[in-house]
Amino acid sequence: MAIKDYIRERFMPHIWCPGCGHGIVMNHLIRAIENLGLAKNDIVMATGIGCSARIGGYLDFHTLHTLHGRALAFATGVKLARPDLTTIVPMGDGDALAIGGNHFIHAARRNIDITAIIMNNNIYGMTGGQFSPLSGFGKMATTAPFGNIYEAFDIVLLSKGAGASFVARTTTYHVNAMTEILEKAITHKGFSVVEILTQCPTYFGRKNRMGDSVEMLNHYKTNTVPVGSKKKKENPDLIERGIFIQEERPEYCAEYEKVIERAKGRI
Ligand SMILES: Cc1ncc(C[n+]2csc(CCOP(=O)(O)OP(=O)(O)O)c2C)c(N)n1
Ligand code: SF4
Repeated sequence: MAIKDYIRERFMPHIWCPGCGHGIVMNHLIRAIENLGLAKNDIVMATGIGCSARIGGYLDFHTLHTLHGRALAFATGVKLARPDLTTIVPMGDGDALAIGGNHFIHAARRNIDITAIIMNNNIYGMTGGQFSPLSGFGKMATTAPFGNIYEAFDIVLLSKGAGASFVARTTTYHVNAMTEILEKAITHKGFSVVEILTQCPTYFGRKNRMGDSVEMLNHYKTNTVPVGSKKKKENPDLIERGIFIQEERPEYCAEYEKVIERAKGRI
């Protein structure tokens, strides 16, 4: 199918600013789904609230546009009711790790078969550039006009610690890698986390003098390295990208089914 066959044209024009990275993520998520040959009818997408979360309105799957931070809770209910459906949850960094942080760590701990995509633009885009748990120490935001004094989470380490069985990071510059990683995350049986560094030129870029969207993309090119690269040892400030964890572990819905069977055997 063509890209446009996945898009709900009635919701166009979209709300994203010129140069926003979220459209790049949507494009390559569509390509990953097309490459996997998944039927639109077999996909459920739950989203919260945010510029990133609008992706659920634009894509023609079974979509639930829910509450800020609660997309994983809704997705967990859907997945338990219909484990046969592919369940994808794109979230902003605020959506996933500020208000939604508790849902996130427990979804990871359950190892439920959901693909969580964290569209990390280091800021709250939709509400006007407030800092998020991913902004980073010293960064500027509407709510940190003299510099942010909070350290950022490391999404890869947090996901690993919480129990996710697939963890990867990529950027809107590395689009081919993004498509391949999304394909692997979607087919992985268990909780998959894909962090995608994506530019918000309107707030994070402007407030931190990072230039336009092309300069921000170049920043991802020069400041990231493949996981395990020697360059990271020489310069610890470089950000690693690639697949960090890919393990087979008991999956929540399958284990839940076994509990039901065991309970039936006792009656
Ligand atoms: C319960 C609740 N609290 C706060 C908000 C306001 N709100 C909407 S989107 C958002 C943050 C958006 O940032 P992020 O999730 O990082 O996504 P982005 O817009 O940057 O893609 C906030 C705080 C809300 N809609 N609901
Ligand atoms: S405010 Fe930022 S995240 Fe939101 S659409 Fe504009 S560029 Fe994208």
